[in-house]
Amino acid sequence: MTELGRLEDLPADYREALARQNLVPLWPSLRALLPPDKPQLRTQPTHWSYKALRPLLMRAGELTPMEKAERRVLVLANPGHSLEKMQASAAIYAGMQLLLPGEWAPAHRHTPNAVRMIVEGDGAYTTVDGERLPMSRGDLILTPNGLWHEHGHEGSQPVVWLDVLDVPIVYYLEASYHIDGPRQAAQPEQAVYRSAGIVPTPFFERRQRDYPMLRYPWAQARAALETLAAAEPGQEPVQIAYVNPETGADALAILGFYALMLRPGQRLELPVRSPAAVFHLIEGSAQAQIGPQRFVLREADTCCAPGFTAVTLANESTDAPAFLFIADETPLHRKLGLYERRNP
Ligand code: 1HN
Repeated sequence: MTELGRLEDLPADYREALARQNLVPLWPSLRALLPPDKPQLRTQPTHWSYKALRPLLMRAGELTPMEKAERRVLVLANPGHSLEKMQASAAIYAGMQLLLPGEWAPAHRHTPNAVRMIVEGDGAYTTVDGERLPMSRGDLILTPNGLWHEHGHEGSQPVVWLDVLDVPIVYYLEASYHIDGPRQAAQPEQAVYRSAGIVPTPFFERRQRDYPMLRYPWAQARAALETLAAAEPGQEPVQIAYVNPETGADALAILGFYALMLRPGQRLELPVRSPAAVFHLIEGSAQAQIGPQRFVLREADTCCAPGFTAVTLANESTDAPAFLFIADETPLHRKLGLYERRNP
């Protein structure tokens, strides 16, 4: 590969003349822009311990009332992107949100898509597009872009959930904004998409909604994983994707969401792929080897893996399964024609 000319090789008066005209020579930056063979990764393998962050989140509950926070969140920031950018990866934002009994997070809608993975506590609910969705541990709740959403809590203990949004990419595109709204008139949840392969079909046309299913209960996802594992007793990976039940497409357009079961004692080498991913342990205990870094995942721990990086997950237990929630950038990479899978 030829060595290209450097900026310092150019006379100062020429560089100044370029800058005055808002011009930049490409060749000194070409190799950084297009590195050989694989991208320069800013995203670092990073681990966030729930045990370590939980007291800090509870302290935020004491320090900052809801009126001063609107959403009380500690963001899982990847140091490779500098913390104030609040990115887990190039396209993924992740944060732990706390709602205390009686609190209310007011209605708004925005251009980024969001999901919530409930971590602990009972009695909270989120109202999305007028549907009141109860929040229980392990449930996945969608807040697709443009839909009104607000959170309430009628229980007696703190409720915590993991928010995952595509806000970094939407912000980068200069398309990120929100609109505040009045409290929604809420209807009970419409749990009509809970049987695989069966969709409601009122005469004479099926109702067309972009996001027919907004809550994916953990009990059902977990049961599906157990059924899959039983049907394939070897060491085949056991994973489900959260999809739109009408179309089979990814539940949201930009990030993909999955649940993975590690059988007792299972060690799983994931294929090396271009999208970055976030792993969150719902149940059990596991190890994650991400490039050179090894993390131990306890319940409610979260870690992040850059793309183009080898990831191996291992269940620490030899008698109980481990369950992980995964969010990744696959739908975005596929739509942009950037998706790659490489042999190790
Ligand atoms: C948001 O709207 C929520 O509605 C949580 O709970 C986290 C992070 C960035 C931008 C919007 C919520 C968010 C967010």
